[in-house]
Amino acid sequence: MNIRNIAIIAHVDHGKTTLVDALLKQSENFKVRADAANELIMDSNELERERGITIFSKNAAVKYKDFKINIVDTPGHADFGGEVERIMSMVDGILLLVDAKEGPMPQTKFLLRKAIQAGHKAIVVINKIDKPEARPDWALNQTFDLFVELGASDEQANFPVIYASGAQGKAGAEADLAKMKNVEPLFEKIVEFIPAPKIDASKPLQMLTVNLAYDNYKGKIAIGRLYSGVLKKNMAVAHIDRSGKIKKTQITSVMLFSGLSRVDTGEAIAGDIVAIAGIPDISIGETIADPENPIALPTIKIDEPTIKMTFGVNTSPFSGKDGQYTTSRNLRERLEKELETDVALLVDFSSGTDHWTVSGRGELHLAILIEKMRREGYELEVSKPQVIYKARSTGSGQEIKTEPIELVSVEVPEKFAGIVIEMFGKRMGEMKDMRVDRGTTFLDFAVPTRGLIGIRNSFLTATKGLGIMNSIFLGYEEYKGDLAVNPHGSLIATESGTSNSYGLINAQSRGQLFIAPGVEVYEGMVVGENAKDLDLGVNICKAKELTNFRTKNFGVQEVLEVPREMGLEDALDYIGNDELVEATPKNIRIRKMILKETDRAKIKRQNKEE
Ligand SMILES: Nc1nc2c(ncn2[C@@H]2O[C@H](COP(=O)(O)OP(=O)(O)OP(=O)(O)O)[C@@H](O)[C@H]2O)c(=O)[nH]1
Ligand SMILES: [Mg+2]
Repeated sequence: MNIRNIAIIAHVDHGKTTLVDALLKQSENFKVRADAANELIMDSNELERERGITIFSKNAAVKYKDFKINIVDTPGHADFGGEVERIMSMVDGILLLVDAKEGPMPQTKFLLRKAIQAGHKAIVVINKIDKPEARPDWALNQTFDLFVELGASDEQANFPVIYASGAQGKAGAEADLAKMKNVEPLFEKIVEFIPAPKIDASKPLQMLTVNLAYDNYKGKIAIGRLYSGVLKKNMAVAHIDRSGKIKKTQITSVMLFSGLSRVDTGEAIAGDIVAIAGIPDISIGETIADPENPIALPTIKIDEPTIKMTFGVNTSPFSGKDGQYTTSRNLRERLEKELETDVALLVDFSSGTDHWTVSGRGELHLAILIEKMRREGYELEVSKPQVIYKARSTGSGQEIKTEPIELVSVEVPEKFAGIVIEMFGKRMGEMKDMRVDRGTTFLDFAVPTRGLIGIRNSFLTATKGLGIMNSIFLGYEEYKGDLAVNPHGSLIATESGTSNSYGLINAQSRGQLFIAPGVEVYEGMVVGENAKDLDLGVNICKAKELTNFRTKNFGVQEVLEVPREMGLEDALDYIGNDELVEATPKNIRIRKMILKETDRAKIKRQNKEE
């Protein structure tokens, strides 16, 4: 069998996509577009390119000598860890990438555990050895310790090692760049070490769906491993869903991977990774089987969401100015379409007529959906992300409230360690580990997810932009009690109009502004953060000649400071429970849920009376 199926896994940014790109570019029969020489061809999505991260796992296939190597590039960000876990059932081995400077990181551990549990053999690639601070021997030792800690079998812990610089397209058995020419040593190792797919020729047709895609012509595409049998175009098959129900149906197209593309082949044989079309209601973890002898493969677990927010029709006074799709029907249809291919997403359409609860695996997961929608021409408003609590029975008939907990790993210059410890302490973070290495402090905390919402900006400010923070989901634990939420006060526009320098200069003495002069604003729109934790109305449209009183800065030439740019995620991090983010194709605005100051005051009074 001349097929090898591998997944490449690593902590975020350790260089997976760059290495897969190098493998593609150096494989036979692969032509790179001339203009693609300097960009990552695997991170093909627009959002991926902008952010420099992989969001969707992707299949590629390369030819090396007589072998076809199917490679699955996976996302390293923790929100998509569940997806990587599913990919394990598609492959026979993994490339575990470890940054030669950083060594194994939390997501390395999380994913390696899944790979070990799946029984896979791993090739360890100590990557980025070109970095001046690279310490390949140390990184390798740490990786070996991790295998042992995770209970790898002797066979698994006896892994081969390849050193590489994916960026330079080089790999070798020794950590010496000068001796490396290309990535061929890695190809050799894959072919030699990763087992060929095991196939039982006596078994009937069985394919497990691991990934979904959508094609404008073919409709829904199911991607997965063909464990046994043969698939042919227009063939009658059985579709066994997650509940075990069997339906007879027909596939309209059979595709295999070649380079970066899916190619219609009309036929596929067992052992390969295939894509099929023709079954609109297929989902992840479901089996395509022989209609005469339908046997389901074990289904795959799908992680439940931990974060929710409401998505709704844009109700701002500027609604419809930027977007093409603004009605509740538009939004609903778009969300329904997303649900077709994203199994980690949940939408509760019974939660309203034009505002619905949308749940996902993390803030990034949901932020990316919002970002995709606004780029496609949608307008929407969303609320502050909140964690999803769950009830767990204690066994003695009682139920306790549980909440999601994350493991946060922090890396900061030593002098900021104190402030970071204090910061997580306030958020009920429990310190799990602390190490100091060459002037950098590494800290691990178990923190309620609730305490992490909105932390990003304060963390960057507290560490002067030098801190790095990563988190992975640990699980649900008993509710830790009320958290003193970090209150903030907003500077709120009291009038609709266009912001001008004079008005903004007056407002900036109160706090930090989010907008520059010449921006259209409406009453109730948040235009800055008050230095005090109270909301404050400001008139930033006020022109100088209209005033006849003296400000305290009268006569002093004041300079307008550069506003704090609020991108989508900054805005989601910032907003409080009584605020919304308005996302349109051209603008991200923050607003009070209730726009009129008099209405907000009324509600406040009512709340007090109750
Ligand atoms: N010095 C050095 N930098 C590298 C190397 N490979 C990748 N990088 C850089 O590391 C960063 C991350 O690279 P990616 O290939 O996107 O990493 P990834 O593991 O795919 O990241 P995610 O998909 O987001 O998890 C980029 O800035 C790359 O330019 C390498 O061999 N040496
Ligand atoms: Mg990547």
